[in-house]
Amino acid sequence: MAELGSSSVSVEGNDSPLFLGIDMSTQQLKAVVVDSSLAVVGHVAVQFDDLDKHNTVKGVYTNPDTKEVTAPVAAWLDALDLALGKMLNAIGQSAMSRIAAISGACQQHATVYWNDSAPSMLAQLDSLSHLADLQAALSIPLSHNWQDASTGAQCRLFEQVVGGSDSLAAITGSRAHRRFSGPQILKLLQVDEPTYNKTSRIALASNFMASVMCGSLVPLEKSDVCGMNLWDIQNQRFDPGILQLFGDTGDLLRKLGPVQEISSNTAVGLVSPYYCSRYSLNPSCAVYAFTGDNPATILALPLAKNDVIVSLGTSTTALVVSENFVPSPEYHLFAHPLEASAPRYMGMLCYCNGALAREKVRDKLNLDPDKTSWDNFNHALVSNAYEESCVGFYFPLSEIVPECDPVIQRYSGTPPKTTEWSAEKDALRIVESQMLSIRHRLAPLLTTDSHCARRVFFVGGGSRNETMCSVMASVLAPQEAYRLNLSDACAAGAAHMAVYCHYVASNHSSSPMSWSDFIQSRWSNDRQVPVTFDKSYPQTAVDAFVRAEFSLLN
Ligand code: XUL
Repeated sequence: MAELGSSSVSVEGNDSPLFLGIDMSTQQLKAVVVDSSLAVVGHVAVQFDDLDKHNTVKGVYTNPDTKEVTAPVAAWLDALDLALGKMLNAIGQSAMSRIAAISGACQQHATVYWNDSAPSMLAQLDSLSHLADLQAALSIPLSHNWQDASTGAQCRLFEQVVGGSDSLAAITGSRAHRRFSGPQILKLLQVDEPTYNKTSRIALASNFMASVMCGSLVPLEKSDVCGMNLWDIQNQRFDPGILQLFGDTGDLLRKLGPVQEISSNTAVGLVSPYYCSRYSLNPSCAVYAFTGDNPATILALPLAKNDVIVSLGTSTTALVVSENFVPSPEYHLFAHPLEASAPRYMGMLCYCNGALAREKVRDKLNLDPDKTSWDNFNHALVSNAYEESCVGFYFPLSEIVPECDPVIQRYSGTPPKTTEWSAEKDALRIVESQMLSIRHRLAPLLTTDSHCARRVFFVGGGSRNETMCSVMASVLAPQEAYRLNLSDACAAGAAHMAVYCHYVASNHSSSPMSWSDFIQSRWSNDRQVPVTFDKSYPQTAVDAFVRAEFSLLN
């Protein structure tokens, strides 16, 4: 197995509480420990592809013929054991025993199917030799991954049953999406009813991992549940009209179990003895609800109205907080994981062709295909200029926004005509079109005069590329742009959730601060690094983008 990275600072000689955030994303599981001032005291990561026996590629198994993308649940469990062992090595037993609360952020939409033996196996976790033995409590060893695009037929049924994509977005916050859990669960019922029937509980990755931490089945979480196309966000219930698609709605409701309304009110449990004997966690350590990786990312920093986070991970996501429920088939709305009053919603765009598509352009520009340096890509970015009405689309994988099959297409002129240009020009064109799509689609959720963001924060692996962030900022045209000086915003958000939930739980008698006031009070501006950028990017680029995208789709 490859050597896995870890880092820590000394935490000796102190007995104040610490907090653990777990980030279980597509390609890796990360864990971060912070103190109550949100300073990181330990950070470790385990790549799923380094776990040889699971044979994953970028964390998943892909079947291009069926468009199915799945992930082995046992790899997540092996990674959790390994990451906790690494954290113990990094920060030591006494710091591990100071961890007072745990929360987590997991890849969204991924479903895990428990069988009848789940409650008893979870209760006896301590008797297992490895977490991966829990595989015996699953009715399917694989989880459907968010990159799965095999549920087109089920999506059509979801929209038909409520009268179209607008209605589905108005109820669930999103039009039907192939990766969303509801269409995935319906497909399982239609293609493999015996497995559906022997499933006693259907979890999302988030409440699955929280269950594994506390050794009992825990509820779905109120923000991540919005990624299922099943949950009526405003009425806070599974929508009876949509549930009809499943026949026996009572059975599905039992399988889904309850939804926890406000994550910070109560812990979902205490940590299982399994982790106390092996990793020195304290038996009084509380486990709070785990949420999705995107809802957790907005908890990494004080995100105010008209601020946008652009997360440059395997997927590109753009995230905003919103005071009003303004649904649209063009984007997603989720309940905010920690706010009970305004801003109570999170708006999101999620692109499948983020980092991997940019890497393909980078690899073409690197003479040695094994070279992963961004120097040539960055050089091409700054030595090419904006060209009127030249728009390129780079979707080596099926795309979510807009929904379409894999395609690479370059356009120029008005009306747009397909064309070709050199690989050199692709660097700027891919960054432009990725950002123009965000700028155009998020405009309805932004209330600035320009309908561009007030502040943009770049996070995720791609945000390490300063040159690229500068070009991205010029296209997005915010008033200010920053890169976050955090090793991992999503894991940080999960850890911040643990800090806040512990703070609320410890302040039962007084009235605790809202999440926004709390994060603002503990935030220090040295965590955000300003990005300088050219403010003269032409506004007409947005119209040219819209015209070219129309040509691509029609
Ligand atoms: C969001 C989405 C992805 C995954 C990545 O809808 O599908 O961002 O959450 O883990």
